[in-house]
Amino acid sequence: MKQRLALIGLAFLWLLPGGHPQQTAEDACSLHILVPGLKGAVGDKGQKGGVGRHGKVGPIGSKGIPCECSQLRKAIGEMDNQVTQLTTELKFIKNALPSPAAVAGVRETDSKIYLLVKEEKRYVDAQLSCQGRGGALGMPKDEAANGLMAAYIAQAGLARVFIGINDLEREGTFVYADRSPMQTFSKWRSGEPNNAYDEEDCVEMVASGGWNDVACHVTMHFLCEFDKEHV
Ligand SMILES: [Ca+2]
Ligand SMILES: [Ca+2]
Repeated sequence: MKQRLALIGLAFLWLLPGGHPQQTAEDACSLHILVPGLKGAVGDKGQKGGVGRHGKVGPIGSKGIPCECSQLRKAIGEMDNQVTQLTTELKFIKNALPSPAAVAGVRETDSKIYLLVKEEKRYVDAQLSCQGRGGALGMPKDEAANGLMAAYIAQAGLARVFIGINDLEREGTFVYADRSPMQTFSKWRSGEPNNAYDEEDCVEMVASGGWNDVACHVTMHFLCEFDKEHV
């Protein structure tokens, strides 16, 4: 009888909800219920742990870069120093010397910079060279510009250079390299343009400032101009 009662008791316990010890453990895990375990017995003190891998993100720095980017901040600091140094040098050049243009060997007005290129090229290649530098062949559109260009050529010791004037599209109708038409100003030498040998469609300026139409395939030095707004 006692044995029977014990068996019934076991069966009853088995049927009780949550009575299965394994099931309880699984439920606890599946629900991710994490509770502190019982405090264990105090044992020997463990060894000191290593340095943690991830610290708290630091406060935003003065330049908006987290403190972790110390290399970047260092690089920016070095660039700041370089900018300061360059600014100082540029100030020196501007103040101590007559003009930056004079230092660079070019001529300038309020709106333009002129550059004499001492390479012998045909007209079309000279124009391409000026364009490649961000400009065009020099276009003297008034007395002042013509005078400046002439003085530049004379001071360089040159006899003649290509300038940006031609009648390539229509014989006898000269236009500037930017395709703008001739206005009232011109500086043709006496007897020019004469379209000699029926092949002179490009224009040179001689050191005195006068113009002469010449063949486009001859090679000579040339004068480029640049708009300051676009430099
Ligand atoms: Ca011509
Ligand atoms: Ca001629």
